[in-house]
Amino acid sequence: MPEQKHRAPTAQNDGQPRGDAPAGDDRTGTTAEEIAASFHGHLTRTVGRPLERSSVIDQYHALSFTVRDSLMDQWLETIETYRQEDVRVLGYLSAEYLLGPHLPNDLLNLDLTPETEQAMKSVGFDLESIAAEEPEPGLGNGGLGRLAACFLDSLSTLDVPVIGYGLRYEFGIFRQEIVDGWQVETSDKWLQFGNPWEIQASMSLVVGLFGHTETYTDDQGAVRHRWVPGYKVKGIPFDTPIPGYKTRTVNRLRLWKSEAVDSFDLGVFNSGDYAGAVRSKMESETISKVLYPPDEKVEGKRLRLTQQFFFTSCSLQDMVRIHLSLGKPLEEFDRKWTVQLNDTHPSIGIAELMRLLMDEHEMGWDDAWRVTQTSFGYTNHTLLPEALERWPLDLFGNLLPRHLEIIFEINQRFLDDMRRRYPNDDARMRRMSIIGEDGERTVQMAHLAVVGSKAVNGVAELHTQLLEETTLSDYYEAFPERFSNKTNGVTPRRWLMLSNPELTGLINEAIGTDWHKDLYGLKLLEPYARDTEFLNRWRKTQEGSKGRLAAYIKEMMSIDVDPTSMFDVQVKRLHEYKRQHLNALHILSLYCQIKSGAVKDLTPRTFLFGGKAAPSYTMAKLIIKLICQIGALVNSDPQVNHLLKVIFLPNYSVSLGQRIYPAADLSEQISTAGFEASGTGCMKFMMNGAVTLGTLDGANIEIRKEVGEENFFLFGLTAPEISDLRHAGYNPRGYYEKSPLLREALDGLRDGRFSNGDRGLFAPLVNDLLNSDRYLVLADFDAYVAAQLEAGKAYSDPSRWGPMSLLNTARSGKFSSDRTIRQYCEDIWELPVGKR
Ligand code: 26V
Repeated sequence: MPEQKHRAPTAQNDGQPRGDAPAGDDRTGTTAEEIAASFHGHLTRTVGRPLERSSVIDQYHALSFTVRDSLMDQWLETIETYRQEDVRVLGYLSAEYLLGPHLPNDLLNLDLTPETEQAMKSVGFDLESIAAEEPEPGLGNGGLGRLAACFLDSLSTLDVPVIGYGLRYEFGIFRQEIVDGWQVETSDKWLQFGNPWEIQASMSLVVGLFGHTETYTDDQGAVRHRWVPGYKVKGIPFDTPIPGYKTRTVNRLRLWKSEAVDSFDLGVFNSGDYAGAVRSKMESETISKVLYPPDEKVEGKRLRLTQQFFFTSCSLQDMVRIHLSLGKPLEEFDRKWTVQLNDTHPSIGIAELMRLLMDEHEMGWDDAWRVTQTSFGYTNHTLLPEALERWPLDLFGNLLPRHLEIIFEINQRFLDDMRRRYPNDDARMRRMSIIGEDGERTVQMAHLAVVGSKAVNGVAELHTQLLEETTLSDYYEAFPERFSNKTNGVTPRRWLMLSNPELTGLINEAIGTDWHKDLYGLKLLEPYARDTEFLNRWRKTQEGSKGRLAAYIKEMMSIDVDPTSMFDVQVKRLHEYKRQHLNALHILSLYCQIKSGAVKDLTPRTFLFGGKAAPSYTMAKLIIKLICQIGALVNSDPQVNHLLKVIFLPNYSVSLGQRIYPAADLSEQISTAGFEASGTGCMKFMMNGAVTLGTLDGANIEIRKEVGEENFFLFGLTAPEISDLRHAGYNPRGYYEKSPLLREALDGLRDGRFSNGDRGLFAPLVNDLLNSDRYLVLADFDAYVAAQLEAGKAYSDPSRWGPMSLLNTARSGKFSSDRTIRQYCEDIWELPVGKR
C-alpha cells in the first residue's frame, strides 16, 4: 500500500477535506487540532475523567485510544485488501514477543509524532511524560522474542501479510531489582491497569489435553483415529495492531489467553465444594499466566509443553478456520499459508496440523503430510545442547496421546525412507530418529521440526554452518536443499530513529531520508568520515546521548559518571557463554594495576552492564553480584574513580536499551566463539555508531566484514581453534599460571580482597574457572586485555575514533530486519514484498 498520511476513505468521509465538519467528530484526523479533540473525547468518554483532574496514566490511556483509532481504520482496510487480493499469508508462531512500548513507536510509524507533541502541548501536557507511563509488554526473555518484534515491524513496513501468533502471558519477564548487589525478582503486572493496544476478538476456540485415543470405522467403512481429550480449555484471541513505517499496512499480532470452558461448575458449587468449583477455572487460566525463563528444570516442564501446545493449536485452528471461511479446500492450505516456527517451541504444530487435517477433516495420511511438510519452515536459534527441547515420552504421551501416535508414525515412515537411502547404517538411524533412545526416551523437537518442514535456517553465517556441520549434520547430508542462512537484523525505526532522534536528525541533514526504508542508503554517509566539521557534530551528538544517560544514572542510582569518558557497554541476558565475567575480570585487573601504580594514564572509562539472569541460574546471579561488588569497590575509591566507573543498570528492557545504545562508544560482544547463534544487540550498537570489541562469533563476523577489520577490535580464539584446543585437552590452570594479570585478579577474588575478606563469596566462580572453564574465559583473557588496551588508545584520539564510529553507522545497512525479511520472503515464504 502506498505511503499516504491522510485518513482512509470511509462511508462518512470519501477522503476529501470535509470543510465545515466540527473538530472532534473525526477520531482519525491527523492535524494537531484533530488529535487534541480526539484525545479530549477519549479522556472524557472512554476513560471517564475530566481533563483538569486526569492523572498521567489517564492521559496515556486516552492518547493510546486516540492513536489506536487511526490504526483501526488502516487495519480494516488492510484486511479488506488482503481478502480481495486473496493474498498468501505468513503465520508466524513464536512463544515470545518483546515488543517494547507501543505509543512512541506507533506515532513514528504513522508519521504523527510532531502533530501529537503539539496537540498535547495545546492541552497543557507533555508527550514524553505521557509516553513514560506505558508499561512495557515484556513477553519474552531476550533476543528470540525481540527478533520476533523486529520482524513484525519489517513485515508491516514491507506490506507483507502476516498474523503473528503467540501467548498473552499475564505476567511477562520478571522485574529485576538489585539489592545489596544481588538480583531480586518481582512479578511484572503489565496488565494491571488494562492494555489499550489490544482488542479481544469476539470468538474462542477449544483445545484438548490428556485423555485417550480411539480407532473407529467411519460411514464409508474407512478406519479412522480420534482423540478423546480428558480436559478442555478455551483460547480467547487478543489482537494488537502492528503498523508499518509510512505505509497503510497494519498487520495483527494475535495472542491467546486461556480460560476454562465452563468458568464455574454450578453443580459442584451447589454441592458445597466451593474451592473445587473454581479449581478447574484456575487450572485452565494457569496456562497463559507466566512466561517461562529459559533454564527451568523439571518443575513446570509439563506446564511449558501445555503452553506450547495451547498457543500452537489455537493458531493452527484459527488458520484452518479462516481458510475454510474463504471457501478454500484444505488440500490448498499450503498455498494460502506459510507457517514459520520461531525455534522449536511451536514445533508440536507439525503433529497438530496432521491431526486437524486427518482426524477432524478426514484427509488421508499422504495428502496431510504433503500439506503439512510444505507449510512449515523452522528457524533454529541456539546450538547449546541443553537448550534443545526434548520431552520425556511418558509426559508427552500423557498430555498429548494422539500427537504421540502421529509422531511415532511420522518417525517410522521417515526412518523407513532413510533406511532405503542408507542401508545397514543403524547408528545413523539412531542419530536421526525423532525419538531419542539415549537413557530416558524422549521426543526430540528439533528433529520433528526438521523432518516436518520444507525449510530450515540458522540466524548468522557461522551458526548455519555449525548447524550443518554438527547439530543437524545428518539431516543436512540427507536434504541439503532444505537448509539456508538468514542472518538476523533489527528494525532501524525503533533502534535508530526512535531511540536516537538527534543522530537521526544529523544523518537526515547530511544524506536525506531514503535510508529510513532502505538502510543500505546509510552508505552515503561514508564521505563524511573525512569531514572534520561533520565528525565534530557527530561526536557532540553522541556526547549529548551520553549526557542524558549519565543524568538517568544519577537520578536512578545517585552515581556520577563522566559523559566524556569512554562508555564501554555490555547489555544482554546473563549467561556464562556471553562471558560478562571476562569483562569483569579485566576491570578487576585494571583496578589492581591502578592501585599498584603500574598504570597511570588510562583512557577514562565507564563500564556499563545490564541484563537479567534466569531465576534459578545461580552462577549468572553470582556474576551480577561480582559486577556490583566491583562497582562498589571502584566507584568509591578516589584513587581510581576518576579513571574507572562500573555501573550495573537494573531491569534491562527494551525501553532501557533505547536509552543505552545511543550512548555507547564500545560494544562488548565477547561470547566464546561458536556459542552465540547471532546476537542482535551488536547490530543496535553498530547502527548507533558504537565500535565493536568482539570475538569471531555469531553476527560479529559479518559486522566485521561489513565495517572493515580496521574498524573493529578483534580478539580471541576462533571456533575451529576452540574445537582443537578441547580435543587436545584444555587446561585452564595453565593460562592462570602463565598470566600475571589473570593471577592477580583471580587470587584477589579467592582471598576475599574484593569482598571485605569474604573468601567464600566468589569461590564457586573461581573454582569453576580454574577447574573446568567450559567457555574458555582464561584462554581468551590476555587477548581480551590487549584488545581493550588498543580500543582505549583509539578512543583517546578523536581523529581515529570519529571515522570509526561514523563508518560503523554508515556500513550497518545489512543489519536491518527489512533485509532479513526480504530474504525469508524470497527464499522460504514465497511471498511478494511490497514496493518501497
Ligand atoms: C536457552 C537456554 C535453555 C537452557 C539453558 C541455557 C539456555 C541458553 C539460551 C537459550 C536461548 C534459546 C533461544 C534464543 O533465545 N536464542 C537467541 O536467539 C537470538 C535471535 O535469533 C540470537 O540473536 C541469539 O544469539 C540467540 O541466543
